[in-house]
Amino acid sequence: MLAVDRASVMAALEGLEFGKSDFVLLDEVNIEQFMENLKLRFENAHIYTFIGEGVVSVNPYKQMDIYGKEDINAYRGRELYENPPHLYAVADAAYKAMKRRAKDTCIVVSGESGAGKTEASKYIMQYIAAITNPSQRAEVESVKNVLLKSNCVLEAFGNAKTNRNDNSSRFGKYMDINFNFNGNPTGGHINNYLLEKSRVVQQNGGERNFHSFYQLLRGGSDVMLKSLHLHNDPANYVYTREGATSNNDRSSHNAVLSALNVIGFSEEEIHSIYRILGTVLILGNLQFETDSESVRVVGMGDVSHIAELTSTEPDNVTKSLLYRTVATGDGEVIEKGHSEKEACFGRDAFTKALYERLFGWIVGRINAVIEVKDYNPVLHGKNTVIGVLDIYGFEIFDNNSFEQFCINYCNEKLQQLFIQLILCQEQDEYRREGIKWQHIDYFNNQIIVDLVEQPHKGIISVLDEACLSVGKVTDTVCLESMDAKLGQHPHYTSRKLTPSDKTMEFNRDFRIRHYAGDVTYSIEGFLDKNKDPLYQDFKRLMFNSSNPVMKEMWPDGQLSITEVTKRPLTAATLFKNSIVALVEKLGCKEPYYVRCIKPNDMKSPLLFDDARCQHQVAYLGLLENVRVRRAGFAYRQAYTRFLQRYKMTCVYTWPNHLMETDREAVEAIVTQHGFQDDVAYGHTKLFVRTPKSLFTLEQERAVLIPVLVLFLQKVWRGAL
Ligand code: AD9
Ligand code: MG
Repeated sequence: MLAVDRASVMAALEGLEFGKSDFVLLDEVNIEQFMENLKLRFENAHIYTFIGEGVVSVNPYKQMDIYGKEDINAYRGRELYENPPHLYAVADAAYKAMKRRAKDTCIVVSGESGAGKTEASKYIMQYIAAITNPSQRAEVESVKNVLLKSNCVLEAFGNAKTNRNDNSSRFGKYMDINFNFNGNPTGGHINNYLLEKSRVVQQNGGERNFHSFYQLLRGGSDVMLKSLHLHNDPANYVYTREGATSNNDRSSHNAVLSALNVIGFSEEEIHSIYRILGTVLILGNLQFETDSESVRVVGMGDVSHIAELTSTEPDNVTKSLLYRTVATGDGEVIEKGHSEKEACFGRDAFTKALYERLFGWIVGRINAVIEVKDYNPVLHGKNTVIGVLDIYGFEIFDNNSFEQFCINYCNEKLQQLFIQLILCQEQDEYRREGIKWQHIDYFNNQIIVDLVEQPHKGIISVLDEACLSVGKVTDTVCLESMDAKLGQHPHYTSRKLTPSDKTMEFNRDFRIRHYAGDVTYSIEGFLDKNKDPLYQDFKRLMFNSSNPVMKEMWPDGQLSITEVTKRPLTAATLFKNSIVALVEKLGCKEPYYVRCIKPNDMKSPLLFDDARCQHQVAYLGLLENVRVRRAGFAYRQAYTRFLQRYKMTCVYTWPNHLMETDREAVEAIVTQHGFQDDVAYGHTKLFVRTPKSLFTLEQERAVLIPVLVLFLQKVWRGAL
C-alpha cells in the first residue's frame, strides 16, 4: 500500500509555495531572511511558522478557516512536519509527549498585548478537548465542558478593553489539565495571577472597566436590574461612565449566565455574584461631604441599597465607610473618623477588594468543580498534566504604573525561562542522543530580572522598604532611594540622574530598559498600590454578612483589630512569589512554545508593519532561537518518521526496505543523496547539520508526489 496522504501532499505543496514552513530551513539565518519569510507567509494567510517544535503566530485580525473539524482531524496523532505549521501541531506534540512518555508538558503562549495569546490558548484547549475521550464518557465530557466554559466566565470578569487590545486579559492564567492513563482529561486547576483591580475604580481614556459590568447593565433583564437597584446605562455610574458599551455586551451576558449554569454555580451563587457587581457600582457613586466637624455620606438611599445587596446592616455600612477602628500603642481600641479624602480612598479600596475577592472566589469555585477526585494511582496509572499559560503580555502605555511594572516583570521572568529552557532542552537532546553541541550566545535578560527582584537591592525590595518604614514616606522619597540604589544600573534611568532627558518628568518618572523595550513608569501611586491597605472595618462588615457566599469571601473579617498582622506582605512581593512559583512549575515540565506577534497597532487584518514586527522578532529572541536550533543541527527526526517521509526518494527504501533497522535504511537514503558528511546519527534520531541537504530531499519529494498522486488516482479509478 502506498503511503501518500492528503497531509503529506499539503505539506509538500505548502513548503514550496509560501516560504519556509520552519525558520530553521532558511538558507541563512539573518533578520532579513527571517522577516521576508514571516511577511511572505502572513500575506499569503499562513499565520503560523515553526521553529522546531515551537510555533510563531502572527495575529491575522480576521476569522481564519483553519480551526474546523477537518483541520483538527488532520493534526490528530500526526508528527510535526507532516502538516503545515499550526497551533494544533504544537498542541498535539505536547499531548503525544504527555501520553506516550508519561511526561508532564506545558504550552507557554507569549507575546505582547494584543498579539493573540488568549485566542491561541483557547484554540489549544479546544483541540485538546476535541481529540480526547473518543468513547464520550460522561464524566470526562463534563470535565471538558467546564474547562471550556470557564474561559467565557473568566474573560467576562478578568478582561477589559485597553488601548492595546479590545479584549485584554487583565489577569494571568495558568491552567493545568490532568489526564488519566488513557489520555483523557480527568480534571484541572486554574491559577490566576494579580488581577489589575485598579481598573475597577479608574481607567485610562478610551479604555473600559471589566466587561462584566457592561454585560450586566446591557444584558441583565429589567427584573434583575431592578432587584439590584441598577439602571441599564453605564453612563450612570462613575466607574463605568468613561467606557463605551459594545454590541457584544448583551449577548455575552447570556453566554456568561449559561456558562455559570453549566459549570455548576447555584442560583444563590449567581445572584451573589451580580449583587456584588451592583454593590461595586453603587458604592462608586457614593460621595462624601464635610459638615461642621464630621464627614457624612451623601445619599443615604444608596447606603440602604448596599446593605440590602450585601445582606448587611445599613448602620454598619455607614460606619465602615466613615470610621476606622485602630489599636493604640497601649492596646486600647478606638474609633477614628475619616477625613473626606480618607473616606473616598477607603471606598475605592473596598470596591477593588470586593471585585478582586469575587474574581478569586469564582476561580476557586471552578477549581472545586474540576478538581481531580478519587484518583487512585495504583488503579488508574500515572496522572499526567498539560499546562497552558496565557498571561498578560508586555505592555507600554502613555502612562505606565505599578500594574505595568508587575506585568512587564512577569514577562521578563517568562523570557528568562524561555532562554533557560531552550538552551537546556537542546543540550539535553544532544546529550541524550550522544551528539556534541556548540554554544550560542544571546542576550540574557537575567540582569533585568535582578534589577527588579534582587533581595535588598532590587526595585521591589526598595518599594517594600518604603512601604514598611515607620513615618510618612512619599512616592517621591521612594524614587529618590531607588535612584540612590540603582542609579548605576545599565537598565535603570531616572530624569534626576540624566536631566537632559525631556521625555521624563523630573520628580516622578523612572525608566527600565526591558528586554522588549524601554518603559517609563510614573512612581505616582506605587506605594499605595504596593501597600494595598484596606481597613479592617470593611472586612468585618462583609464577614458579618448573612449571605453565606459573601461571608465565605471574607474569612479575615473575623479577626479583631488587635489580631491583625501589622505587616502583611506587599502586593509586589506577593506577585513576585506567585510568579517565582509559576516559573518553577513550568520549569519542571517539557515546554512547547507559541510565540505570538502583533502585526500592527491598528488591529488591521492586512497590514504587516515591518518595523513593529521586526522589533518583536528581535526581543522575543526568535532569531537566536533558530540559531540555537541550527547551532549544531538544523533538523532532527526520528528514524522511522524520516523514513516514512523520504523513502520514496531512494531505490533501496521504496516502497519498503529490507534492512535490519530503520537507521540503516535512513543511512541508505543519506548516502544515495551524498550528504553523509552533513549528518550525525543519534540513538533514535537523525541529525542534519545544514538545511541544504534537506532541500534536496524535499525538492525530490515535491517532484515525486504529483507523479504518485496521478498514479494513485489511476489505481483508485481502476478499483472503481
Ligand atoms: V493581552 O496580553 O491579553 O492584552 P492577547 O491575549 O495576546 O493580548 P488576544 O488573544 O486577546 O491577545 O487577541 C487580540 C485580538 O486579536 C482578538 O480579540 C481577536 O480579535 C484577534 N485575534 C487574535 N488571534 C486571532 C486568530 N487566531 N484569529 C482571528 C485573532 N483573530
Ligand atoms: Mg490575553
